[in-house]
Amino acid sequence: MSDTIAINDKISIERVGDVALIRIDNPPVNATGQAVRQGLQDAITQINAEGTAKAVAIYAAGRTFVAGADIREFGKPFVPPALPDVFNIIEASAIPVISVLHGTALGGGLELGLSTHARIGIEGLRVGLPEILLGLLPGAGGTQRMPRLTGVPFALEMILSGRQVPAKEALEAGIIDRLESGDPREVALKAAQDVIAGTLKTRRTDQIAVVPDQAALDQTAAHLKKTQSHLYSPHKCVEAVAAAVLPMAEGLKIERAAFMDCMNTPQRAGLIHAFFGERAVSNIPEAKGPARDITHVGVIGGGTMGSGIATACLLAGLRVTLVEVAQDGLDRGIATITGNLDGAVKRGKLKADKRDSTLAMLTTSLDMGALADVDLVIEAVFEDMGVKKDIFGKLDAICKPGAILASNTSYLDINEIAAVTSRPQDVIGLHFFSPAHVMRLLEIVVADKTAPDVVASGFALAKKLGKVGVRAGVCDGFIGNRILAHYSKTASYLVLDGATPQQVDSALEGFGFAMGPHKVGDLAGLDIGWMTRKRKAATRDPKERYAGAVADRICEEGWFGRKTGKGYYVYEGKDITPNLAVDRFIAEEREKAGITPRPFTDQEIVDRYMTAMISEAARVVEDGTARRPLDVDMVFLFGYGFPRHRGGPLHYADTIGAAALVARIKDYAKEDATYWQVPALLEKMAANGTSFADMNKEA
Ligand code: 3H9
Repeated sequence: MSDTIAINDKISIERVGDVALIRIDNPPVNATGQAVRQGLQDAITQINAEGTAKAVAIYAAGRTFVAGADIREFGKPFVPPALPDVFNIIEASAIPVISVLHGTALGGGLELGLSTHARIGIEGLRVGLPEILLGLLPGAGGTQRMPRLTGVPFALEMILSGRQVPAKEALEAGIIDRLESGDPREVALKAAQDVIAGTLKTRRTDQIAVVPDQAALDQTAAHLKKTQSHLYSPHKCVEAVAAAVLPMAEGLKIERAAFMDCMNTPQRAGLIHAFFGERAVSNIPEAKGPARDITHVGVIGGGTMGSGIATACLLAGLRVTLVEVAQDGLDRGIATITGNLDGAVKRGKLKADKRDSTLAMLTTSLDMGALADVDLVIEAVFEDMGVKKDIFGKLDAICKPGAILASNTSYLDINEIAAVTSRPQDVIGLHFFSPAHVMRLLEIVVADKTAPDVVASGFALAKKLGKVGVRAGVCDGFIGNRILAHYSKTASYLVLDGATPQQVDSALEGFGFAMGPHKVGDLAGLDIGWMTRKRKAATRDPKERYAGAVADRICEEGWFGRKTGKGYYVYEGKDITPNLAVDRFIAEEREKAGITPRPFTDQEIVDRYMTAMISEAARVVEDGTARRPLDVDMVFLFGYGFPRHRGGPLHYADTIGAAALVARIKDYAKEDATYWQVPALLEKMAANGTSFADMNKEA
């Protein structure tokens, strides 16, 4: 006999004999929003007040156990009860309470489990404390209860990495007590009956003593100081775990204070913007329509880019036909793809026993005729409009009707390419970022005549490849490279006006970029920018200050960066030192231009660089090249190494405010009114007191 009562619309209690089953039902991921917290507290209190049940089991409906606190509530006025208090009530329950975890038990969800007296995992379970990825720490007992169960080193590693631990490892580490298969309700009922029968032991986590490990804490703290000094929450995590040696109530107080400190940082806001932005960016009507089937992809070009794209497709289980014009190109392509797959095995992205069968999905040809049956062709040859037009003309004649014809161009006009075919509705830009099998960004460039199902197919492909697809309009450089082309000039102006390349790099690394712009230039190859400057020389605005003077001098020496051993820096083995000859070029170019160098603070370097980036980003949103400010943010987070904890250039812009940005640009414009112009959108936002976040909400 069983009867069920609803505590509220998220929590219910079902009685089966001596067992009380508490069911959490809060789709999509059973996050612990206010109603779940209140319902759990009321359910446990009620069951204990009645005193008839001999065991309680908590389980969740749907595809996963609880995925954590409801992130959407963060930053809004708090409504009690607080999660740690609810978990303390569960832990203190006189009637034993167990939990059954399935899917992903993350953050507050796993902490709920830790507060119960035994945990059963269902096959396929993954557990984790990913709060660090949101700029937080486990704030509902995780930093106190996890070390009690697993020991300090394991708990530290789990909390600081935020990784999802598979079920078997969770069992071995002592996080779960049993691993079973079956339906969560059935497993919960059986396990609760085992508790009553004495065949499943229960214990309160707060009664377990922590094995002190000061050495692990000190080592971790020292390592973080060296590697993550710009981040806030990792250091707070260590502080909270260190408190686990104290009595539970005291440790929880320290954890709570540290959690609230993290909650109030801009880093938390930036990381949560990144979390939701990643999901919202492809949540647009164009991405949701019917898509064309893609199982076989043709890639034209076996260079770094084409091979990377082919690798990404193979890793996603697609068949690939690679076409090159000459055998040596094809051989190089095959070697690169093979190397990429071996790298994927090493990084754990591909199972070793799947390597050969994955490679077997690749066919190659020197004849474009081999592309007659593919569902999608991605052209990845060098950036020359004439060559691209020739290829697309041929594809038009070769490919089956309905095949999607895509170009991986990073700046050329997709409309012009589409116009040489008799099927412009099938033509789209799919702009990958190098290395294409690693970088997560895919700009989906929609031309005037691209059909809706071709756009939807672009988004479906991004999802299949595990990439973040962002819609972009046609213009020189689309979203990312267009903005880059503008703000990268600032780095050169700063150097001409008095900063050193090393100072510019270190100031921006201090802001959070993994590498400053001069190091990035050396890595990417300075010849790329040199070629672009030469290509654009004839059409350059004569009023605009020339930014390439120093870089041109470096390239004229045959120094193209890392690949030639010299660029802004000299590369000898692992040693990287400033290239002293560059100082001479800078001095000579300053003299030629009549510039008296002046000092810059690191803050001014960051301000100018970021203001230039934000200016062009605002124009890209204003003219519709990007649908929303968050689209620009995701392009920069996933394609340009923008520091994730800053949320993206336009999230960061909101932390400065439109009015302050306009004032800054007007101030800079006193020296150079051509480069520093106030974007109309920013001017309007400053006048209305609105933000980019407001635009994201409206879109
Ligand atoms: C925490 O717990 C703090 C505590 O320690 C202390 C508190 C005092 N809240 O990713 P998906 C939404 S911090 C609200 O596409 P999947 C998501 O936005 C939290 N909403 O599915 C999406 O909405 P939409 C620690 C959430 O199957 C929908 O659910 N926990 C939350 O690919 C589906 O999500 C985490 O950081 C949430 N917590 O992946 C876990 N989670 O459909 C974060 C998801 O409107 N979550 N949504 O776009 C995840 O990692 C993944 O969502 C998960 C499912 C693996 C669970």
